[in-house]
Amino acid sequence: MDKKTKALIFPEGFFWGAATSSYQVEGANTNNDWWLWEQQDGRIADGQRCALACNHYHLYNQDFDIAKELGHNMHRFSLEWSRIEPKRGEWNQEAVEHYRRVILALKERGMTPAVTLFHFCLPIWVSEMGGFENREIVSLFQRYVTKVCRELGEHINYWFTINEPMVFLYKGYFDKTWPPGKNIGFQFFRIIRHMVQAHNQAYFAIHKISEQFPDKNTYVGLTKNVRIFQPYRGGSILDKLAAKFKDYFFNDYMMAKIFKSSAKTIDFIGLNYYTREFASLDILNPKELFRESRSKRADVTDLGWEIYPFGIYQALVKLKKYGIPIVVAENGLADKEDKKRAKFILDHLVQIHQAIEDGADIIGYLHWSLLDNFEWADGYRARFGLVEVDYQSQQRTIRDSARSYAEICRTNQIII
Ligand code: IFM
Repeated sequence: MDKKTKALIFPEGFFWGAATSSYQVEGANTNNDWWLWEQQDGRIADGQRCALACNHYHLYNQDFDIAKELGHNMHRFSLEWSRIEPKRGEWNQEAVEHYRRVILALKERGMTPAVTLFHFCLPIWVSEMGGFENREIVSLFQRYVTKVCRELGEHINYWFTINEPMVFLYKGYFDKTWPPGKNIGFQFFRIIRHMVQAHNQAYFAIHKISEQFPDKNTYVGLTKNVRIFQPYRGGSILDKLAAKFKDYFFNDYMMAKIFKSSAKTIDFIGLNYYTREFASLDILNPKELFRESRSKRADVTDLGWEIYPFGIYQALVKLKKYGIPIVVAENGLADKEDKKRAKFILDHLVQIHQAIEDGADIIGYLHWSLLDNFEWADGYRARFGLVEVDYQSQQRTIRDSARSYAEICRTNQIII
């Protein structure tokens, strides 16, 4: 190391790795609401369909070999509820055994599995009952969680109950680009309530069952997508109000509900951080408040999202107030040519390290994503992978940025 560079060292035992979700990588998840949603033309960019995705359902061993080669020691993935419980109350044991093999495959390679229980997709039979609009989801989710925890819990330390609840709500019920694509007005408060209850009941179920595994620590959290909202016109009181409102509603509202529960229901927070947004309020057109708006001048990703590393520091400081450990459960960018990813990772890690120095208890960093994958309504054009996927041949190619990140994972430090 020459004199002008310095090493920023991360805490001992820091988790390094990447994340995926079932629908986005496994392929052929034909029994959930997303699959149905896609069948109508015009909903997915470029007329695409999820189809076989990365065929990770069958190629997971090969993919985990790559993650191991890249020095990862944690991998976050989601269980596909619609495979495990294809019909109400009917369990598909073969799917459970599949996930047992997946988990063991990670452990054999020295990676800690971190499991998400709900990552945007509902079995068709649940969505037909109204999904999170229906109060029954709380007990149905609890029953599914109980089943998988009984079966697989002995191998799992980190559980994420729900992925990005406010994104799910926003996309499905405000801008209607995701299922169920409905406008339900103020009823969305009911959905938030059901999500909080589903999370809380899952928390209790997992801890109860985990008493059977006394040699193992069990931690239950969820992932929170935090966005940094700034007023579009710095001098405008209306825009300042808009930014404050969005910050409160998108970032804080649901977390506050979880922390107000009568008993403890969260052990750690997964932060998903991508970008900042600009908020504005036009009295003549108040609906515009809910539009996502990006900076026009900024350095952006292939999806036009501003690259704003300082935002991850701001998000971590925001979450620090809850006083529990935080894992960065997602952070990444669409960058097909891999021109920006290595710097993106480094710049965000500098900010994460600063947040640690400033007292945030951060236990890991998981990049989104291990593989290029199906980016919901944006289809396959957004390339988030450390590893490039050729969807025709299913060939994997490790990107250069993945190798730079591997060096960080192996050495537990960044050189700046
Ligand atoms: O691909 C998504 C993921 O499913 C949830 N968090 C954000 C990612 C990038 O948009």
